[in-house]
Amino acid sequence: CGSAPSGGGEAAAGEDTITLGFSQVGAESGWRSANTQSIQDSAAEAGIELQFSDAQQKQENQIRAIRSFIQQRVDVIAFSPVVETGWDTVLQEAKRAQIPVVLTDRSVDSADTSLYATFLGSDFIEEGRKAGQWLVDQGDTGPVNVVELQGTTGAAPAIDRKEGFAEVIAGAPNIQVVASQTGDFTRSGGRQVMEAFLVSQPDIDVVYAHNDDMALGAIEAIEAAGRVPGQDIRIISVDAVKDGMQALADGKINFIVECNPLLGAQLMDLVEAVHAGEQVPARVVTEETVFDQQAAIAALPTRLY
Ligand code: GYE
Repeated sequence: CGSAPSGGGEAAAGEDTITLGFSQVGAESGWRSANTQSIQDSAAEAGIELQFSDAQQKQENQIRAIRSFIQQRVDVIAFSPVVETGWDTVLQEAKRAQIPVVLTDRSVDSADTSLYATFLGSDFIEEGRKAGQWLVDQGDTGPVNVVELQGTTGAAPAIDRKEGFAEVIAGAPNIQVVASQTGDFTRSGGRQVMEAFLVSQPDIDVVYAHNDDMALGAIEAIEAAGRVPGQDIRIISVDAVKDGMQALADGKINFIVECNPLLGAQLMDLVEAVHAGEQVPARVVTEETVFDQQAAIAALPTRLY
């Protein structure tokens, strides 16, 4: 402690100040912007010196940032891994340097769980199940053709949201995913993939988007094709950021599963605890809900992100 270089944060890097190296995925979505803001605000509030690094959705940038945090001898490293695989080597380096690592938002698939202290984030499989359950509960009797806009290839929320959804709709043979492709969690990605689907798929009933930004991109594509989102094609998404909730309130999205990005305060608590050598739970799951149109209209005025 205390030997960490100052990174321009607000806390005075005194003897007791914790320095946290944080590697963020990027700035790909409204969720991500809210998550970054929450982490920066909460670090300042907790008096934690934050070294923030944006990986622009590239694993190699995250690995480089983590190595630089190790070199600087930060007190704790936290990161939101863009993809699940390929972290063991750099996590072993952190372990050898005796710098505790906290995973936040997304997890890794490392078999050796001693490589990190804890994982704070949502249950993405459960989110996928909630999305699928809403569709099953609509009670359609005829065939329902779903196109899926997947998140970033290899990312935990893309893998798990696909899995949870597939698991639930397997119980309703009339519901089929007829096409599934990545839109990289971005609005432009969602728009481009949806444009292609509208050409290649003769009969689309439902879009299942792994996040609101891709759903918003899909809405643009559907409207450009002269069809009515929310009516001609129903849309389900995940996140419940403000723009998504507005589209839900406007009837352009039909259902949103919440994924809470405001992880900053809980993350700082965990950082302080692992720094103090305290026992922390191996897994901390965030609490979340779901929204239909009426719930979105009620929630929007006080929505923080
Ligand atoms: O749903 C999406 C973002 O990892 C939970 O990443 C996060 C996801 C979120 O780009 O909007």
